[in-house]
Amino acid sequence: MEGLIRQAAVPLLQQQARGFASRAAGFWNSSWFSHVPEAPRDPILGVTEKFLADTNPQKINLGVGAYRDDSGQPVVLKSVREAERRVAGSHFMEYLPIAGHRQFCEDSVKLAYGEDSPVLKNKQVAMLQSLSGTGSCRLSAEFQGHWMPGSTIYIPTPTWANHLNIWRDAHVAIEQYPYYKPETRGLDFERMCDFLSKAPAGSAVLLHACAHNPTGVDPSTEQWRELSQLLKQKALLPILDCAYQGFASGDCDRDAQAIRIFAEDGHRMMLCQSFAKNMGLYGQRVGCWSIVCDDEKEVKAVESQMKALARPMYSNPPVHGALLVHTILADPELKKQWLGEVKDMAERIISMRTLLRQNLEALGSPLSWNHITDQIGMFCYTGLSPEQVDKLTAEHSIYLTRNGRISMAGVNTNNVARLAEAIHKHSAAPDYLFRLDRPPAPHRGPFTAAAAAMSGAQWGLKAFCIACAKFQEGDALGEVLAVAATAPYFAIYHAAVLLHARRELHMVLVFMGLLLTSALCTVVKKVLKQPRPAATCTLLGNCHKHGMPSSHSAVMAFAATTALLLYLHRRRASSSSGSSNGICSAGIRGAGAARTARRSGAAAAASKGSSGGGDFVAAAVERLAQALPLLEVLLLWVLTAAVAYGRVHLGYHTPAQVAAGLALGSSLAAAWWCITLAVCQRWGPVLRLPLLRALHFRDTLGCPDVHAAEAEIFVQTADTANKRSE
Ligand code: PLA
Repeated sequence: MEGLIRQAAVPLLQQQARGFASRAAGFWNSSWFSHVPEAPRDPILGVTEKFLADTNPQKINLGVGAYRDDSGQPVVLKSVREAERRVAGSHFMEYLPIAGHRQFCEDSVKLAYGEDSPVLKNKQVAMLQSLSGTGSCRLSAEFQGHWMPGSTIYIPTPTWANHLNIWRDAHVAIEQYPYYKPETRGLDFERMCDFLSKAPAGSAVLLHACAHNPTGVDPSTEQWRELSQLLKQKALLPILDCAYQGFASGDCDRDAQAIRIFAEDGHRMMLCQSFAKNMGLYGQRVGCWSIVCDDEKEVKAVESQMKALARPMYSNPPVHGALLVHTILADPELKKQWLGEVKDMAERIISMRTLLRQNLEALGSPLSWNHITDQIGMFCYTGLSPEQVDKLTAEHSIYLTRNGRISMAGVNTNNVARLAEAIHKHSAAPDYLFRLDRPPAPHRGPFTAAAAAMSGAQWGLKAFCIACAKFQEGDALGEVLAVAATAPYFAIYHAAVLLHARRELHMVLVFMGLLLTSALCTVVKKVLKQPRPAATCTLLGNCHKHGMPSSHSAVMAFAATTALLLYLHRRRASSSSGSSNGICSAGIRGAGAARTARRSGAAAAASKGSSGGGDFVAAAVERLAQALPLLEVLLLWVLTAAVAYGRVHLGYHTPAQVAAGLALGSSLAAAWWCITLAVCQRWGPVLRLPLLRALHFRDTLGCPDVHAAEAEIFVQTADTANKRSE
């Protein structure tokens, strides 16, 4: 136990102490950054860093997904060389527009959605040149964060490790759905659909358009169709990451089938394209980000917001790579040559899969290696554990990611035998397994800069705020109504304060009634499961919540109805003096006497002709004091109306949900009032309970004017004391 505490607590305390010390030291101008901890290496690009530092001439890099030829060398495609030759004379070194090279974007989306795609013909696609696939994903995540606030991204397990970082850094809530089944080494389609069918409407689902990284397992055409229908039914937005078009089957059109199925099915969707792999333009950072919208008008607005996201990040994209891609895609001959080269690359990878499997089988491995050839695309998800990967690296200088993924593009006829031997040697050990990437564990603890800098930490930040009603910028009425939306919380708070300060028996019941109303609304919402208004729920981030009835309206209706019933009850009590208890009638008498005295004083003053105006003011004040209880009730009803109207105006509820809330709150208040009267009047002895006595609880329901009665008692007590001292 002690060891555990030491292990867990000491580093944290040390880190905190270092942070504090360095912040303090910063004041005296020592180092500003001594508290910044070193981030762990990137799980993929970090492998290349380690590979480069290795001096073994036999080393093999199977980490990053970058294509190599059979001699292990990087490849510049012939079509790209030709495009470079054509572009070389260009004097264009100007800034591109924020959305990049328009023709490049148009060529790019044609490659994905298809030349004759209806969404392109109908001008439904907003597009922007992005910083390769990563840049597209990042912009998608930012767009989701900005324009689908509160929505969640569903990411497959496992996935490209950077997906998790990207959506985490865009502060979008992440859920991971099952994708891969280690036992079958195939797609876990049933669990995936089951999981996604429970995702709240308005969420986004990330899908690898083809050649899933790292598993190399894609849905079949039929499964893509089913998925598309499922997402449509459940109102989920597909975000397709297409980083390997052409690498799955060798055919760019076939690899675009998922994109085209979703577009045909009428989805609104996002697409992230990369030309890093299929054109070998890794360092040029050429990609295209597109969003399928309703119509041209929507495209205009969406495209303007896409640019608004890109501009403060990097202003505009680089020109060279876009020119190369455009040159190739716009020239039918060059495009044909390029498509042939993509096919060649895919086929070389497929032949390496066969060779690796054959080598392993020839070594007499008792394990099944079918998955090496069953999987498609650039990667093979071997099933090696992180410990086995470490051994491959330490003993054989073979570099791969710790999830057991190997980049098949790095395998060639010269290194395949050595690779097979090493895998065979270490996979024989019992810890051969399929490990799934886990999402980074949410960071718990204080929100320090040092902790925030920790790579892989996920901030599970949630806000606690009262009402938090959102309104459209510039909508002054909306702003007022958003403020009014805090009223139900204050009504409950107010009742609690009154209960504490005044110790009146009926307030116990009123307070309980308010809580009961709120709880009842929660239960009814759960039972009826009626969704929030579809038009606004994505923007408000409450698509996953139910809306029937509106609890804001119910609580306000309860408070206002109770206030009205209390007012009417007290009025009746004042007209039938018999019902009030001794102190209260003393109060009435006292208050009445004081009023008569005030009036006669004013009359006397008026007869002297000194202050006719004073009499008028006194009468007005008197009338106001009498009307105050009724004004309070009216104010509460006005507030209730504002809250109820606000729920609809701000898009939180439908009119029916608000009406149901008002009906539920006021009828509950009426029923509850009968219980309150019964408890206070019939079960008066309840006040003799030791706890209520000790806390000085009292019953003032019969008092027409409690404040007047109390004030009078104090005046009388003071008078008696004065007389005694005289
Ligand atoms: N999406 C997926 C699924 C990817 O695998 C990659 C790259 C990208 C997007 C981003 O590609 P980009 O270079 O166009 O930005 N994955 C690589 C490289 C090839 C990397 O990790 O950055 C990989 O080795 O997994």
